[in-house]
Amino acid sequence: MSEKKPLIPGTPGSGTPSVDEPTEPREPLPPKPDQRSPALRSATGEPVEGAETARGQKGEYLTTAQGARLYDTNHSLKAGVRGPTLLQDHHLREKITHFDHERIPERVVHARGAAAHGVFRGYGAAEPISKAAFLGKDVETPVFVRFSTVLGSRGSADAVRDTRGFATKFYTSEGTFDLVGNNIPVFFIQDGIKFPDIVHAAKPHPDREIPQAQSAHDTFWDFVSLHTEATAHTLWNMSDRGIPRSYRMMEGFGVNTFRMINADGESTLVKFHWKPKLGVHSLVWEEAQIINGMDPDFHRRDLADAIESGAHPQWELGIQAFPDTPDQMFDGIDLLDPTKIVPEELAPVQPIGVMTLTANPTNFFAETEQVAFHPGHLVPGIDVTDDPLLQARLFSYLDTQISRLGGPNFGQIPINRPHAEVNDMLRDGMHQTGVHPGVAPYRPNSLDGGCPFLAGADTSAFVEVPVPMPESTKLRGAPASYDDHFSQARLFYASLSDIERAHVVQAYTFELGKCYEQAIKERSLRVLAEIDTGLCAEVAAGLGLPAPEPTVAHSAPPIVSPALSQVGAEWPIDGRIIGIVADETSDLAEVAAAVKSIDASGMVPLVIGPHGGELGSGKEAVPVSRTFLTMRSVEFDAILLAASPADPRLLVLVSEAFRHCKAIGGWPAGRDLLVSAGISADAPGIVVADQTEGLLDGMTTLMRSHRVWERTV
Ligand code: HDE
Repeated sequence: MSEKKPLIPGTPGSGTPSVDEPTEPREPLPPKPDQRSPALRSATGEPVEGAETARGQKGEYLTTAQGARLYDTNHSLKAGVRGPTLLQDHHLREKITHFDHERIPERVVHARGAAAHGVFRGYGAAEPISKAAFLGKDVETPVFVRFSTVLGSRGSADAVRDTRGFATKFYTSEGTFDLVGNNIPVFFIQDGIKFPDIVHAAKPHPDREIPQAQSAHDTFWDFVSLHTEATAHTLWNMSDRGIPRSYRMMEGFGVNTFRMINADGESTLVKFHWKPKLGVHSLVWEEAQIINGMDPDFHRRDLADAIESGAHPQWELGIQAFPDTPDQMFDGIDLLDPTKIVPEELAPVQPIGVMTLTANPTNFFAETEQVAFHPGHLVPGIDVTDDPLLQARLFSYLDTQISRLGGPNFGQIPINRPHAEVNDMLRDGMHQTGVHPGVAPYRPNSLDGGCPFLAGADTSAFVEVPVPMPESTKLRGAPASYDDHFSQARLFYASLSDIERAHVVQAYTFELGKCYEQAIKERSLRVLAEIDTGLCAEVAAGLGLPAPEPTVAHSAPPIVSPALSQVGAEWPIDGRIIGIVADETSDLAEVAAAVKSIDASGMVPLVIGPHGGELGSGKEAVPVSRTFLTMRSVEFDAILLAASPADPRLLVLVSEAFRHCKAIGGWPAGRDLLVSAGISADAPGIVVADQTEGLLDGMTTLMRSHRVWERTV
């Protein structure tokens, strides 16, 4: 390769490139095969010919933002090599000014997230109740999904105890539909006017700004103990749902009740559910805490790695459908109260389509950060209800984008551009990228030929359901049914298995144990007494406080919904990670065979060795993925032992994996490590075998149940 001459020879600093820097022009690196960018579309929604991706730059030479080529970007313009910097250095000022403004305000809630592109395929099953085109049989619609935590700021850790956001943008042929849901089906408040209160209480304390991304502090428990409509959501947070194993293993819920409208204009009330094909699974609390130190990006990495490796996560979209009766109740449950669910046993979830996430974003900021969701982005066939939480959301999401994305034209950002044609009469504003022809952005007009025309109901227009409004008086208030704050918390707790209940007890005891104010702990126990006296007694014992009695005796046994429990079945194990401890003494042929077989079964084998590089040499060499220094138990779903090196970090590995109820297996060479860690080969969930095939079969069977729960019960 011939070395390129400095553009202006002899200019100080224009000089010789560093040894590693390429000296010949070349194309920028293309996106990796697992990455996709939003399709480049004009401001009107039309695909732009020949542009696969919305690339930010072009050409071989470094330029200013105005396209002027630059010969030096490493030295500011100075009066002499040791002299002062000159104000006229436009490149310096442009570079630094742009850098100073690289950050935009983070989302006030759901600031930390990770996202992926994918496709939704309708089953056609919703057609009798919704005319939405994208729900039609085998209709494929591009989607962009963003998962998030709620409380933490953008740089906080992933595995905190919190609700997770699950927001999906469907780029449908009839306009964009956003399903902005959570992984918990109930919400803290019944009326949106209280959203600032719950968020102020849950965010870090305003004086010291701690704790970050946690609900384990006084202001949160102060609010939820005084404001008992939050009881059901708080209980869900304290359950295993608050610490998901992976975004790929979470359910999603629309939370609010929506309406579906069919071609005849008939309305049905619906609740949306996303069901993960991999099942619903969680971390255990100690594991989550270690993860937050070892790998704060745990969920983000898991999602991106899975997609990159071809393990494309899938969810079925389902609906619970209810007659749109005047009282909008179902079996005594108020459908407009977002603190309530309807158990699946009373109204089954009917699958209406499947979503597959197939590609990672190319650029985090352009896509994951700038995507703007809004529950008011609806398409013909889907409409809102009068749920007062949803009504406030309809205002909030548009408003927030204006400050977050700097103006009203955020819909023109590539990730937000609809794939349907856009012909609005919105004009001008900050960051306008459209060049609108014509002179008549108003209606009626005659100068632009009368365009744009209005669609009739028969031409796919969004038509509001003419719902009769009850005769009423203007007031601030809520219906009597909203006073029931405990029945759904009782239902949820009663539906959990023993191990899940034990986790709930531990979570409340941990969180309340972090509160300083005695009065808040005592008040929180009074709330727990209304849910379950056993739960209250156990948490009280953990806090060293007396357990209060419930104010109302729990007479009738609460309804039980087995669908709410996460344990007791078997699930696919695609993408699960197995750590294999090995060293030079291991039977490397067996280790290599295990790696191959695990990989072939859709899981990820990671060999853990004493050093990087390879174990063994020649044809038998086994590449090492983690060393004893870089690994920690939390990144593996299961551990295989092919050696027993005397290293204390391996004792921590094995004992943590055991305590976190993970499958542990080994060839006889790994037995000594088990013994040193004080683990009996007869303990539940331990497989020791000579034959690799039998060993892996045993491990696979254990992993299908997610954890070896017998170890803790
Ligand atoms: Fe949100 N919510 N929310 N929310 N929400 C936002 O919008 C708000 C609620 C949810 O990945 C914000 O663009 C109010 C329920 C998700 O970009 C903001 C109320 C549910 C996301 C906002 C609610 C959600 C948000 C912050 C009560 C579950 C992240 C940034 C009336 C069904 C979307 C933004 C993403 C984001 C307001 C209640 C889910 C401020 C006022 C209930 C998943 O507009």
